[in-house]
Amino acid sequence: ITDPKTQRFEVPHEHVGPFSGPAASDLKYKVDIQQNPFGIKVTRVSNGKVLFDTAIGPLLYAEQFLQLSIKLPSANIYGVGEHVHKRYQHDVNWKTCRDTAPSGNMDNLYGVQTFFLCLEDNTGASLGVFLMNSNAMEFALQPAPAVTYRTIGGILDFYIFLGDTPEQVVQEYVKFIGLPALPSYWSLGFQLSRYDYGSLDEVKAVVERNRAIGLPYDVQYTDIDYMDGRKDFTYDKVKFKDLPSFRAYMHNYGQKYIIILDAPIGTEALSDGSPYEAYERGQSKNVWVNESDGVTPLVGEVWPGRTVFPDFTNPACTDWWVEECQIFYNQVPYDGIWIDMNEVASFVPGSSNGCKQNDLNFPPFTPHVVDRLLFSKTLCMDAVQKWGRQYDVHSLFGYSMTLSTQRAIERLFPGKRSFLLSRSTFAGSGKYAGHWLGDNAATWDHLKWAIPGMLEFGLFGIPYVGADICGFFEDVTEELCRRWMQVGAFYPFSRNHNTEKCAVSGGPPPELGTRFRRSPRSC
Ligand code: MIG
Repeated sequence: ITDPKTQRFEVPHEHVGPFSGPAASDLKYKVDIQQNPFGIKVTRVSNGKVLFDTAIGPLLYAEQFLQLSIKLPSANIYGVGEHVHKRYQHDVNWKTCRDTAPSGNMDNLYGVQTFFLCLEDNTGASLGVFLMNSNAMEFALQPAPAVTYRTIGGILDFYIFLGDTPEQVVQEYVKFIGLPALPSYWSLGFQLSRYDYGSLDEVKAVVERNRAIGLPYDVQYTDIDYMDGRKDFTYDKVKFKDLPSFRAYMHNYGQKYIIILDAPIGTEALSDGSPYEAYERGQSKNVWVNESDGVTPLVGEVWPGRTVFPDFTNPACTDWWVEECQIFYNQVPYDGIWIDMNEVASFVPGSSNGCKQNDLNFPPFTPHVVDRLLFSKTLCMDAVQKWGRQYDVHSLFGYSMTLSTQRAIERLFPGKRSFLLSRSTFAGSGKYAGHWLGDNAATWDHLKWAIPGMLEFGLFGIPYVGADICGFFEDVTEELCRRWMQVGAFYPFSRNHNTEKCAVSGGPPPELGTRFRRSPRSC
């Protein structure tokens, strides 16, 4: 459903474009449009069951508010994210889903997935519904049973999939948005990581300890502490002095090495005062997200200091990024890339200069997002990227970074399967990347909640998924960690990862500000 008079934003998706080709024949469904009240009705031909009926509520279509409700044949509804869902099957009793660290309170998390699956009856007949829309939105479940999509931009671009089984529906959806990447064999093995090992000597001590006990263990990571001042494409020449030979050291034992890269790019010099060349080169090529004037790079704050944000929707930016991945690889070889902070995250709301008072930053209706502020922890909504305004493209940041990083992977490992893991996702991310469920905590609840989380990412076409085994925040007990290692062996992406030694419970890391408490322990 588009506006015939005005051009509105449409997601520039890699696969899904205007339909062309012959219409299908021998349809399993029929579509009726009714007037007064307006409604679209989709009926399954074989049993006459109405599967999708929008006459349950009015269609609202304003500049910054679009709403459509759909009556469904059953309350067996699964999917839509990314949130912590305590159960796989949704509760239809007036619950909302919204697009921070997973806490169990239904906050919107790292990615946006608008697909849901509905089991029609006990024969297995099922349908799937996908809304191709990247604007801030709410999704409400009602006892009718019905669902409401409420979005503040773009168009209502709905796709409906019918199947004889739930699996068939998911297969159709995943074919449509891009079949998942075939993981490299080694990336199905157990992986070990932590934020803040302190030094490469410490990493090696961990590796040696686990080799010595014969732990089946294929992959070792280094997190942002390998970097110089947490800047991408640099490494700490003191604490991680031997990083250039670390991959060879892993390979000698048949193991692999993965690095993290953050989306934000620092703007300041390196710790020894030398220029931060990756930033300088990007700056000279104008590859950053700009402020509303379209020419001034938007400045935020992430790790100590000012940062800019690569506009991965700009082909020149992708070229710069691929080149930087190659230059760094030539110094510090690695086997795969983990991309983080690509929601995109910033520690100041909007920008270092705040955000202007306008209808993009403060729309007439703000969905129930974290802090009830669209630019909380991210960029101003009037910031400009090649694909459009942040207001429209915000939820595509991780997706576009995935596409750009895939290009680097193809260049570094031609003809080989490698490894790409992304925190933020959109429909289609699974074609190139896996996903982990983010900064969970070492509690029994999180162990349990990860199961619906992983099943959902299967529906979303990202089957290579896992949760941080033993929990990211908080100290884990031996009992919980043992149990988590046991269930984690069945995660498609099976990685034990945890936060800084000095971090304490519950909240975001210290860089995220006042909500975080420093450990009283000496760090
Ligand atoms: O604000 O790179 O979710 O896995 O260890 C913290 C440090 C940034 C967040 C990721 C987490 C990672 C951490 N990162």
